[in-house]
Amino acid sequence: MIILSSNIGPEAQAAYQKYLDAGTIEEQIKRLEEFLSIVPKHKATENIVAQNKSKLAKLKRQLEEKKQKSISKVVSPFSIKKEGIQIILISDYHIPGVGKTSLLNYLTNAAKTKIGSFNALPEIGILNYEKIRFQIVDMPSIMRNAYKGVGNGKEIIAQIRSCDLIAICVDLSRDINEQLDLLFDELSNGDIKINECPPSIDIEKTGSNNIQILFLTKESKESMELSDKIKQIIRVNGIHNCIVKIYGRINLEQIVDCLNHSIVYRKAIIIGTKGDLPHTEDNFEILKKKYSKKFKIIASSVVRKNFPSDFGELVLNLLEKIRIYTMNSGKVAEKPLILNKEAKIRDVAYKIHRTFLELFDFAVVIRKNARQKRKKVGLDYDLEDKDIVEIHTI
Ligand SMILES: Nc1nc2c(ncn2[C@@H]2O[C@H](COP(=O)(O)OP(=O)(O)OP(=O)(O)O)[C@@H](O)[C@H]2O)c(=O)[nH]1
Ligand SMILES: [Mg+2]
Repeated sequence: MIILSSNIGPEAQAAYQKYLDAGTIEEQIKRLEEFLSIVPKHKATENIVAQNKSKLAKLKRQLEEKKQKSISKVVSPFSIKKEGIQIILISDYHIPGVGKTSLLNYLTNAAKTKIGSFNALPEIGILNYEKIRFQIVDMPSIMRNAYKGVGNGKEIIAQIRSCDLIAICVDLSRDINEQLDLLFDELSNGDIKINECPPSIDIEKTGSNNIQILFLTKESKESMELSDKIKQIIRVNGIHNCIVKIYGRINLEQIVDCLNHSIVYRKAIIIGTKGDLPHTEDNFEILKKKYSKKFKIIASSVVRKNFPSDFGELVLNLLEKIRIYTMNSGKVAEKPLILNKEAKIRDVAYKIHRTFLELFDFAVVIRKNARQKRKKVGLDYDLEDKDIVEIHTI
């Protein structure tokens, strides 16, 4: 037995021994708490008490860390690792059965749950289009107040927030508005803005100088009369010193959005399902009339095998992506690199390997429809869809 101190008495000494013999962190905490509750507290034991209190606090921290680790080890079934371009199919849950699983199966052949039976967990399939992988995710239907957690809504919304494209599925044989109202509400409450551009505003916090607003373009000057209201909103958010740079015509709601760091901006399309059923043309027309300005709208029917054959092309266009085919010793890669529309040669070099950027000498671009089909270019050359690129290093 380790004698802690002759001042603490045999009872506390025994309790301390029990702590020393304890195996798990939980048991050590329990034993140490018992020891601290019975150890006599006076000048001679002051140091022992303080040290053991500190030990107890450390053990509690360790236990908390252990708990956190085990929580993060449990991977949510709603969290889906992105593979290629991720497209999430969503629909409302007034009446389940909009046709997402049917669509997933039609596009990828991957549905595991029975079509017609509600799937409570996401299902995934891969659609290959010209060697590009589109990951199609069939999400469980979204319920009213999903953003508050109803029907695993928080997990579902968390995943939607990080996808590349939201495919809003609506059953053309049902009331369109009822379905879309619910989905738009839940996405909006989940701080997801669809088919909107982030406001052209930058707010940079500073150490002093109050709130300065700079209207940096001609259009932005039209919003100058909002200056005082903008400042008020910013102050309400606890920011008292900052520079606000405004690049376009803006409204106050955009200032509010700009201060809400939880907002994400995502692209979305609408897919009308069951287009083979009677009277669905009427609903499709309503859908187009109301939403075609904001959304690309597709009518589909798995029964009639009716779905755009150029869906992949449509998605790349919508996401403003281009395909770049790399060439090595005259051999063109089958699988393209997928880059943003504004990509330059330096982005290709970087994507292949960082060292390509460091050792870059020049690149050859082959553009089939151009007057000069083969061109020697530098790092800042702007690329176009389907360019073939060969990078030469020093
Ligand atoms: N007529 C017709 N029926 C369809 C079509 N697509 C799906 N269905 C039917 O609609 C019902 C529901 O289809 P599912 O694919 O299971 O719908 P879901 O969206 O996955 O439904 P939940 O998982 O419950 O949210 C099934 O009976 C399908 O056969 C279609 O294009 N035309
Ligand atoms: Mg389903």
